[in-house]
Amino acid sequence: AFLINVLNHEKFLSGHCDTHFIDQTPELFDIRPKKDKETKILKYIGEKVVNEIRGTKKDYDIPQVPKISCINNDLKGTKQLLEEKGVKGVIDWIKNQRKLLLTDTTFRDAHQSLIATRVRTKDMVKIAEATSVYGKDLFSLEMWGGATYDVAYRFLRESPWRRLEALRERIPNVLFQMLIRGSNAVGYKNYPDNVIRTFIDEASKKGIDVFRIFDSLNWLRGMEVALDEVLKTEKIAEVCLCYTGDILDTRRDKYSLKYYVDLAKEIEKMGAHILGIKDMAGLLKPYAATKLIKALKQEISIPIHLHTHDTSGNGVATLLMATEAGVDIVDTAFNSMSGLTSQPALNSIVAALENTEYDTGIDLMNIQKISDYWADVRKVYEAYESGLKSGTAEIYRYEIPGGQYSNLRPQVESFGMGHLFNEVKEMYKDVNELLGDIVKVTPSSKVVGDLAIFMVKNELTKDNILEKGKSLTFPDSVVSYFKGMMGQPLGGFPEELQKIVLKGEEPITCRPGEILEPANFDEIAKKLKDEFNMDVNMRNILSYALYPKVYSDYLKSLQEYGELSNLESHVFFYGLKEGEISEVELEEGKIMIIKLVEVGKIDEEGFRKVVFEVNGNRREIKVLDKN
Ligand code: 3PY
Ligand code: ZN
Repeated sequence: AFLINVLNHEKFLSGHCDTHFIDQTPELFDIRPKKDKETKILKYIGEKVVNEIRGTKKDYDIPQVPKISCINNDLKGTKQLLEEKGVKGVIDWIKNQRKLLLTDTTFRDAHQSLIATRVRTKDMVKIAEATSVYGKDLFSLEMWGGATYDVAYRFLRESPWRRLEALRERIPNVLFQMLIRGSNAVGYKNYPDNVIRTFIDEASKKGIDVFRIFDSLNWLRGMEVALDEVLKTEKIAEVCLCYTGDILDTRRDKYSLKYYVDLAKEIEKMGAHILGIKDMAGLLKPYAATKLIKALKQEISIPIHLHTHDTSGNGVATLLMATEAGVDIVDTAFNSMSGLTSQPALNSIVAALENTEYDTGIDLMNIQKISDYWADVRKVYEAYESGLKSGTAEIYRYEIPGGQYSNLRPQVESFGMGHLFNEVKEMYKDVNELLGDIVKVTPSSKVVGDLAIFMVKNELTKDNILEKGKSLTFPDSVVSYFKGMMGQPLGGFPEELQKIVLKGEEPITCRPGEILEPANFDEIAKKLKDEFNMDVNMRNILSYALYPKVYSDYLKSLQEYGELSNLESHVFFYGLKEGEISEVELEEGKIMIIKLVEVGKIDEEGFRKVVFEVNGNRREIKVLDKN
């Protein structure tokens, strides 16, 4: 192993070494830890191959990263504007633009909505430099927050903080934007105020520039703490109104134009720098966009940033109508990651606006290369696609947010209820009515989804729930909602149903953060140190405070398999085929070339011998065949 270390060392390979090299390079003697790391990775791949994939792996090409042909040295973008001119400088600049400003959501909402949030940091990092160069004229990159935090730890076994750091390092010129669910942060429930504040503080220090804050019930109090903290960081606070219903339908008057205009005025008064319109289900129809943006432009003076989903297929039309009505910034995703439940197509919007007064100034040929890269990457994630083939106008009936809509079928199937999918969708609509027509976005959308599935499963209906529900224990999210732990819905809770769900428990009407005990960061630090023997920083503490079980499981996985983030995605998800070779960078300069030679027959104790070649050396491990 020592000899291999020497032979593989970059100094040796470069030919710049004399006999001093060995004495002066102590890591050559570092044989054990590297071997440990190797063994852990082999164990991970071995278990994938034996217990999950079982010879069914397809062929995947490594996605080709575009060569950056002409590096323009002047990559100064919105990030430099913020650094040099401050928040006010950026806001004034936005207001003075004639051109339409674009946010790309590929790193966050696009994959959250299309492929269950599964895109790994490695695939983002590969295209980061090209995004920085070819996307230099973007307003921002939405690349963090929402479900990505949880999924990174839970399913990808990687740190969302390292993602932020790695992308920031490679994209120094464009504003980074994150989605924060008000007091629910990047989770599904309210967190204590000190968690929200420290989280924002830490995210801002690590590179987030624009905080898009929303409350899942449009309850302004639910955003107070987050907004207050963002204002202290001197980063940009984009506060959202969540759009639901249809302002063109005057018979549905709960969420009328007046409701949204009043809400926007309140948001401006609270001190938001930008108003976000969060159309999470893609319900803002093109002509409604004209009506809404025109009205808002007359009543508020902060810039407006529109976020929509293309579930109906009308997304591009909505953005173009909003553009003409004076919207300042819109969310889009590079074409191959756009459409359906994702954002409308970035490249298509750029093309549509060329040679008009709203021309984005973005080079179409260049961004095509980025879209092509993502088209290749997407193939690796095929297993997480929803199967949706076209836009659907039924979304206007069901009002299901983008990510939830594509996830609902697998969720329903996981309960063994796949054949009842249409019933669940109808029930989603009924539940919304039962709750008094509420805003549905994480986590309130989860409440509606959970209750809909629960009702179909238990044969409950709008008409019998008050009777039959008395003897049933409702899902946790539903109980928490009725307790007031997600805030207060417009028009209050339906009282009778609330009593049946709470079974004698008293609901709250104050801000949940007022009654939640602050998280004890010292105690968490001690626990992590004791249990995982780690040097603890505030980001570790926050991850535990937000997701104790998910984060602990991630740390256990790290102990067992080591750092997996350097595996190619097709290897991370599907292991290797017999004869297949993949490279992994164990640490800087230490490449492990792994070949899976063969998977042996099962022995009497139920184990299989998995034979690898690592940098030319035969390695064998034994894996228990759990099938
Ligand atoms: C999230 O909260 O993650 C969303 O994207 C909601 O639309
Ligand atoms: Zn969204």
